[in-house]
Amino acid sequence: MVQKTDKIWFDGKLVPWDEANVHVLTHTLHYGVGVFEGIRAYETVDGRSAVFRLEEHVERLFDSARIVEMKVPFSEQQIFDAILETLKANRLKAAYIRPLIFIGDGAMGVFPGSNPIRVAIATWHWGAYLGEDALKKGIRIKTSTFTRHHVNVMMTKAKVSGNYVNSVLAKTEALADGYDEGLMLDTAGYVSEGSGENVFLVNKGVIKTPPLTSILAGITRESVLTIARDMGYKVVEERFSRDELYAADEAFFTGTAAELTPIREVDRRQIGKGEAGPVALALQKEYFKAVTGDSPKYKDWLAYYTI
Ligand code: PPE
Repeated sequence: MVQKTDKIWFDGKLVPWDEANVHVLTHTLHYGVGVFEGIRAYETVDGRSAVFRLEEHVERLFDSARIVEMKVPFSEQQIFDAILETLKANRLKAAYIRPLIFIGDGAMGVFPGSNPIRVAIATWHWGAYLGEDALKKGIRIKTSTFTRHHVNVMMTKAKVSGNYVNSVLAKTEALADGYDEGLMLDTAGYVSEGSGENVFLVNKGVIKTPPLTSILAGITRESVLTIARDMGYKVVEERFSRDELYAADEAFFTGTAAELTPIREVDRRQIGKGEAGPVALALQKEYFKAVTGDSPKYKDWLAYYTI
C-alpha cells in the first residue's frame, strides 16, 4: 500500500489526498494516453533535501506529452515549482514523486477531442523498489515471454501510461515464476530493458548498456554512465544478446525507483560469482553519494528544498 500523505497537487492547487479523484469516464482510464514521471527526492548530507535531476525529469515529462500530442496547460517551470511545493506541503524530506498528465472525461471514443488535459502530482515515501536486500545482494531476473514495444507500435521514448501494460505483464510473469524482475528483449531479439529499469552488463572491465533506439532514455542510466566515465571505466552503448548477458562478469539495473540494483542471476544462470558485483557496488556507492549531495561534482543535479 502507498503510504498516504496530506496533499496532492491537482490541476493547479493542493487538495487533500482523499479528494484527488476522477470520473470513471476519464479518457486515459479507457485508452491509456497519459504521461508520467517517477522522480526521487533524498535527504542530503547537509540536512537539506534535494530532488534528483528534477529539470531533466520535467523536460522528459513534457517531451512525452509532445510525442503523444497532449497540450499541457502548465509550463515546465510551473510543474517544477509545483513538485517542490507538494514536497514541502507534505513535509517529505525524502520521497518518490509521481507527476501524471492525463486526458479527463468529456467525449468518449478513441479521439479525445477537447477533453481537458489534467495534471496531478503525488508524493509519498517509497523505500527500495526491489527490497533493501536487492541493493546489497542483487536480484534474480527472468527473460520475459513478452517482447518490448516495437518503435512504431508504441512511442518507446515517451513515458506513456499505456506502454506499461507490457511492463505489468512482464513483471507479473516474473514474480509468478519466482523471479524478482522481468527482462525484456526488443523486437529483433536483443536485450532492451527491465519492466521499469534500464539494464547494464560488465565484462572484462567494460560497462555495456543498450543504445537508446527503442528504450526509455533513463535519467538514472545517463547519470550512471556519467559517473562510470568519471571513475575511469570504459563505457559502451551497444546492443547485446541474452547470451552475452549470461556470460557477463556482472549485471545491474538502473532506474529512479530501482536506483542501482545488482543482478545476480538471469534465467537460472549465475552471473559472475552469483552476487552483487564489485563494479556495480562501486557505481552504486557513487550514485548514492551523488543523490545525497555528497559529491561536489554532481551538485548541479540537485534541486534543493527545505521543509
Ligand atoms: N525503463 C523503464 C521501462 C522504466 O519504467 C524506467 C523507470 C526506466 C527505464 C528508468 O528510467 P529512469 O527512472 O529515468 O532512470 N521506471 C519508473 C517507474 C517504476 C514503477 O514501477 O512505477 C521509475 O523508476 O520511477
